[in-house]
Amino acid sequence: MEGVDKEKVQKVIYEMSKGSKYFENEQRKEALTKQKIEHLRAQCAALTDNDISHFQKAAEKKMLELEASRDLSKIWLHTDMDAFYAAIETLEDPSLKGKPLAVGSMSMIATASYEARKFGVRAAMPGFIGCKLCPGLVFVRPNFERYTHYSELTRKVFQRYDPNFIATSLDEAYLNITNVCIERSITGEEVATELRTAIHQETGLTCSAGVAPNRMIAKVCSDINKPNGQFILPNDREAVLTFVSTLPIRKIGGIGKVTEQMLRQVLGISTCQEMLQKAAFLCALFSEGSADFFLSVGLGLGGTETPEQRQRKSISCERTFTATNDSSLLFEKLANLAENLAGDLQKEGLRGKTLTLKLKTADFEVRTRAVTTRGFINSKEDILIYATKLLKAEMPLSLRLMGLRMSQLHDEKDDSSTSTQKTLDIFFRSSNNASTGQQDFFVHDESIFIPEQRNLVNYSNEGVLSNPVIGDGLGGVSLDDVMNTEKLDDLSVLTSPEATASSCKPGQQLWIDGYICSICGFELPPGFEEERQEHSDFHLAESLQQEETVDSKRTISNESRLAERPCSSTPTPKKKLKSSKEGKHIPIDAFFTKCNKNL
Ligand code: DCP
Ligand code: CA
Ligand code: CA
Repeated sequence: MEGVDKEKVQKVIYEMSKGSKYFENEQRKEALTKQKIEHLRAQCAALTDNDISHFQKAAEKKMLELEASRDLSKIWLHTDMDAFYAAIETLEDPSLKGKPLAVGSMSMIATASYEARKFGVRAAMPGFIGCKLCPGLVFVRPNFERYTHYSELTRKVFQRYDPNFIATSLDEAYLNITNVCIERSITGEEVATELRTAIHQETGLTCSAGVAPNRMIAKVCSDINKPNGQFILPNDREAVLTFVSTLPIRKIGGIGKVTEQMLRQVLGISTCQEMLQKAAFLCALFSEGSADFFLSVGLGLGGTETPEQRQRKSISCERTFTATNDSSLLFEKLANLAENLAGDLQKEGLRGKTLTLKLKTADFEVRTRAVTTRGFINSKEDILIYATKLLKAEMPLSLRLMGLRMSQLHDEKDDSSTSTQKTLDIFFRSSNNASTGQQDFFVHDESIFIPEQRNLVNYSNEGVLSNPVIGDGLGGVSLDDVMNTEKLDDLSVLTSPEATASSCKPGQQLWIDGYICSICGFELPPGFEEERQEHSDFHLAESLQQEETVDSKRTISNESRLAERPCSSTPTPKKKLKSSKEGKHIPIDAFFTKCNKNL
């Protein structure tokens, strides 16, 4: 965004979005953040000298521990395709070359070419605002099959350098190139050059790369010389510390707008290194996991081991459309979704048992409703039967988004039936299928718990999670491992006074299966890093608000609302949770508006 007249861009965005629901929500979010900041400031002011020296000691101990875990023996490379969708569209239609291009529609832009970015046009911006900023802006509708095809081509190249490469989105991957460097006695820089050349040869597209001793830093590095560039940070402690000494915290995956504002406005932290200078305060004000994360950022630490591969846990699709209450139109869209989902399941040879319907109302309220079927299904017809029942139960309503997800998957190639039977007991039964005379499925209104299984998430807004796993396809990492991982995109940096941290960590938000928010069930593919951060930030702000009333020796407020929060690591079976209609729901409109890429 260098060279962009930011003030002008902001003014246009402000003028054009003023009064919209999106705008109102942005304002709500801002107000919430402000409140959090005030609260943290008050907490900070209440710290006694004794408190501070206590936390200083704790912080120093923690930093020593973290330092001891530093591993400089691995070389990680992160690649990120340049203007991915836009570059592909230009490749397919060379007449677009050099033009300011937006992939998306008037309601939402998925990405913009670098020519368009000069005008301030960017991903997640409504197209009509893009037009205002850049009058000659050319629009192309997204073509996801195309993007998947090119993504596969890039992955074939990644495979040659690291068979266990970690793809975090269609256009991004982490490669452990330690072995390649050793075996061929070449440097990380040479590997990066070679790999980028190979990707260009195979796809005609350019990418950028970062090489560093850990994934967290490698990702930051891949952005430094973007587009079509690379940056190498040597495996040297001093080099890493120097690098982070001036690195703005916002560059770190996992530190979004809200976290950035809080750290800057409350503690005056704007670079990673300043985390270390304010270590005592970080430990005093934030939960242990969050403080560990902040300190590891300050030390330039990140994930170095390749996580175990995890199985795919669910498949989903969703569509955004102009809000409508026309039921025949809605059922038609549902049928399309069912067909899509069935196609995807069949392509992968999978069947599933739990079907979740996701709805976003015209007012941006998000609801999820799920059923668990007796047998595994993957046909359009079967899916549609259950999806229709779920949707009917919600009617009438006006919707702007519908999605279907199938989880509890069973691979047809794999005979070992998953322990589905036991899971059935814990679902409460649907009353509305009594008419069939037999229980062919169970409706679980909002939430499902599967003890000993980590693959299902609670979709209520109350933040219950059976066995917290930070997931993004990088392998299950428990929250306690947070400091050893760079799962920054996934980590909601949560503040949590001691009182809340002991038995449970309310509000800790994770990306289940790499894309499902553990708190509200919203799905965001791994490519949407910014949106993920924003989403995490949102929950962070929310949890802070809840914490305001938690009784803690460090907090100024006394009344604990914790009890209201069904927060437990051993979930209670047969627990009927409030539907989102009755309970509070999370006002994440803006976020949903921003990330809807299904145009
Ligand atoms: N994407 C999207 N909606 C967003 C962000 C991204 O649909 N809000 C899609 C379009 C992008 C692709 O994901 O082309 C990759 O996202 P990136 O954030 O990596 O952006 P680009 O690859 O487009 O550009 P850059 O060169 O900055 O990486
Ligand atoms: Ca990307
Ligand atoms: Ca990219």
